[in-house]
Amino acid sequence: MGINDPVVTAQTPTDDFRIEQRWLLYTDEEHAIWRDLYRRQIRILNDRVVPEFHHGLQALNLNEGGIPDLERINERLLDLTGWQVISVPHLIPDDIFFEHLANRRFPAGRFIRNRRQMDYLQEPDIFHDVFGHVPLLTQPVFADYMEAYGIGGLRALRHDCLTNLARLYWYTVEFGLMNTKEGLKTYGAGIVSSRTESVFCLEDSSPNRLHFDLERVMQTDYCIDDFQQVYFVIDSFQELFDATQVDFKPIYEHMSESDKVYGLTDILESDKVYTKGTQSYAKSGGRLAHAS
Ligand code: HBI
Ligand code: FE
Repeated sequence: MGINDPVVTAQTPTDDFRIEQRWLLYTDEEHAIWRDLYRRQIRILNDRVVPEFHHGLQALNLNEGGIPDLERINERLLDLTGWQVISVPHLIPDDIFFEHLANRRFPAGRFIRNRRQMDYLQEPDIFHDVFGHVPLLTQPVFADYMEAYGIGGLRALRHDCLTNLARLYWYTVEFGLMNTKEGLKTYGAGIVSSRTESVFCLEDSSPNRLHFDLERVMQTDYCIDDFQQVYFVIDSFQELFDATQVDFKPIYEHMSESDKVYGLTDILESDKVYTKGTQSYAKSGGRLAHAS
């Protein structure tokens, strides 16, 4: 009986969508899929990802052994930054998602992708969530940022500014880059869990790479089902955390008045530009045109 068997998935989530991981129910094949994804990504990421990511993998004993038992992960993670990982059946409503983050609980999909989805899947599975997002939760400043993001999300819901805040999450937590002494590296979970985008985001001449600016990011549209056409770069996690410590109220008011949305390829006078991209990938049809 695998984790996705109807009798197991029938378990009704509580009102905050938490479900038991039931780690013993994962099949050998599901563990083998984790192992193959892990071995592939760790080879590609190497020094393309910030060192804090590798430190997090080691601190939590996340490895190629198979799908991690969240109880084991949480014993270490709670000690390090007070965060814990909980299992959820699928994407959960924004307000519940923010509520969990605001209480240092990271919601991770319980299922793992199948072999036809090794390069791409819509819903976040346990590999995207636990391999992609969890290692950086061991990093104190990033852990503080994720909690501040959850608190900000609950506030954004009250100001009907969720779209702006979702863009902030997208261009940092999911697809963020960082400027380091050895050049640009990635830290975004959507990138580190992707075989192809972990190379594209740093080495392809196609996308724009601009320095992070809170309001600029919150007013910039994004692609949900293809490589990003713009990536935003921070100098440190501290810079990201400090950006959340401003009073968002006037920012929300100003944004809802102006209702300005920047396009994926826009470059503004005020932008600090690392790369002015060719946009050749998007112009040549993107993922569908490059399907290998
Ligand atoms: N639910 N399980 C889960 N995982 C997510 O990453 C997630 C979610 N619900 C909402 C959501 N993300 C987005 O709205 C965030 O970008 C805010
Ligand atoms: Fe994610």
